[in-house]
Amino acid sequence: MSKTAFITGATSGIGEATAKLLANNGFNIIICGRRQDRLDALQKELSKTTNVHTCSFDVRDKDAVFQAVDHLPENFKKIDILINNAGNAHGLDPIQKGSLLDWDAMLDINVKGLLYVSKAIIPQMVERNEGHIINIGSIAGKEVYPNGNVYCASKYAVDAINQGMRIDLNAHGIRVGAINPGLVETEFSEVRFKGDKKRADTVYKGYKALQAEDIAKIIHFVVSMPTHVNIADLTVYPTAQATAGILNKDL
Ligand code: NDP
Ligand code: 8X3
Repeated sequence: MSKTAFITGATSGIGEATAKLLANNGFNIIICGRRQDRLDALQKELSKTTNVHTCSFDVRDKDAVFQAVDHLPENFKKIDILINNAGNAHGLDPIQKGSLLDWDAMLDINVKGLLYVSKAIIPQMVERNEGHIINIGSIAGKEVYPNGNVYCASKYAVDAINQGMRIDLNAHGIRVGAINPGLVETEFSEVRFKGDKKRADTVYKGYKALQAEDIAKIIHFVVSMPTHVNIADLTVYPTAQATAGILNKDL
């Protein structure tokens, strides 16, 4: 029987590419995000290949998160794989100039939102003594870079939550692992720079950044391993980057 994957942040970037790849490899998918128009378009495209359900909610809204999970149609209720991907950076400022709104957004979405979605889905995995959770962290959760401060803090938190989940859920046979990408060319920088596309584009100029499809392939590889294999923590850079905040073109 096909496995069902619940993917947050599936309206663009890494989540969207993962939805497409998993759909094309026989997984049923539940695609989530706030932009219903994008979810509808993706559902239309991927329904030709597999079973697709859409859930539109803001991960910050805990009631909406629990409602979406509680009201899944019967054929989508059993979730085999949770991909905690929704998240973004908001701003890139020195700590003394950081915006409280940006800080709230990053901690509420990247950390608390991930926890709410996990809390809604983990009980059924515990009950069945099976399941697989993939947390999308970042190299920003391994190394702090200038002006990364609170975004890095949010991803360090994801790293800690990933480790905690793996330990606590181990007795239930649930696999938990993080994927920590370096620079991936998505809408990430457009969000970070509040729609300033010109500034966002410069982040990916002069070298070949990772593509969303590269991370999707890694996620597919991780979820396709036999159940006795748990890939706990995987860090991936574009070849042009060896550490956070530094590209070979700048050296
Ligand atoms: P995108 O901006 O392309 O995608 C972000 C996704 O998150 C969108 O689908 C968006 O959907 C969703 N999202 C954002 N805020 C919320 C919210 N409040 N509620 C529900 N969904 C939300 O960026 P990426 O694909 O690059 O980012 C995906 C993940 O990868 C993030 O966790 C990011 O931190 C991480 N990452 C990204 C890297 C990069 O360089 N791009 C590198 C390392 C990690 P919608 O707006 O429709 O709600
Ligand atoms: C996104 C990668 O280096 O912009 O998490 O923080 S970075």
